[in-house]
Amino acid sequence: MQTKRILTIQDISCVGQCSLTVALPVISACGVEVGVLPSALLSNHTAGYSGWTFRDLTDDIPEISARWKKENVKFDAFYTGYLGSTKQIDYVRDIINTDGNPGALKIIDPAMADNGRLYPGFEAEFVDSMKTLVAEADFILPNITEAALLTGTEYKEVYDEAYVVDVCKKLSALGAKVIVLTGIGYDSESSGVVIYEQGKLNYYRHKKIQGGRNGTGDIYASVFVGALMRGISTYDAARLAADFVVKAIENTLGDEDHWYGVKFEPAIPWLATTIEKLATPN
Ligand code: PXL
Repeated sequence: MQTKRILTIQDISCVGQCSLTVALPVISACGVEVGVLPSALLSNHTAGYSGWTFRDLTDDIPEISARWKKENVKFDAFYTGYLGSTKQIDYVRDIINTDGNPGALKIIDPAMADNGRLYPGFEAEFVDSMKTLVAEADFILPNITEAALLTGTEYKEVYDEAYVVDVCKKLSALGAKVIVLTGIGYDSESSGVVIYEQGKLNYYRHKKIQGGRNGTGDIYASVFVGALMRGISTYDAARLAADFVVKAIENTLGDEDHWYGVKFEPAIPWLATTIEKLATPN
């Protein structure tokens, strides 16, 4: 059996169920080998805790990358999430352009904002730099806040399909090939995922569960990447990822002590089984 190897570049938040602590178990459950390049080390994520430690790992990257080049380590795909600095984006661009096997996919989650605002510590300069990474991408997975910031579009909490199409067109103009916009809902009962490719828009609608939680974007992107690497179509990967996130949110409902993330772990067996059914043999 030939298996794929991906590299994911995002932070380690030691606790809080986001970034690498969700990407590793989820991508492994998809049957895909995953290497990591940690962008920063934080005591916990920055959404809801009263504070956090932050060690930027930007300066470790060139040496790690040089070692890999000596060892001829190559990847079948790159998946980037929360990055630690503007300078780091330049290093990441170099890695995704030089350390891939032929046809390696570049999947960029421009994890930097939510609910109309940049995460703490990010500035407009970071957004500009992220645009250069988006320009390289085969797939991008922004939420509506990130999409608005990347395209200089006014952020709206309530919007219609025309607004979403406009944002998708602008993201395409930046250079992104396929856009997977997460958390898109046109009414109070539903949410969904927009898949925009070559001027064509598809929408997967699913039930909305009140009370957005941190880390769901990272879980979503991890399932999506894992599924793509198993030969599953873009639409089916987008749908599977949404269904998994809904299960994780449902598992967490009613547990106020679990405010910092979602309980995705009980749904891992479902993911592993479902992905084997959908995967194309290689
Ligand atoms: O889930 C996105 C994310 C990742 N990493 C860190 C974060 C957040 C969201 O707030 O703070 C450190």
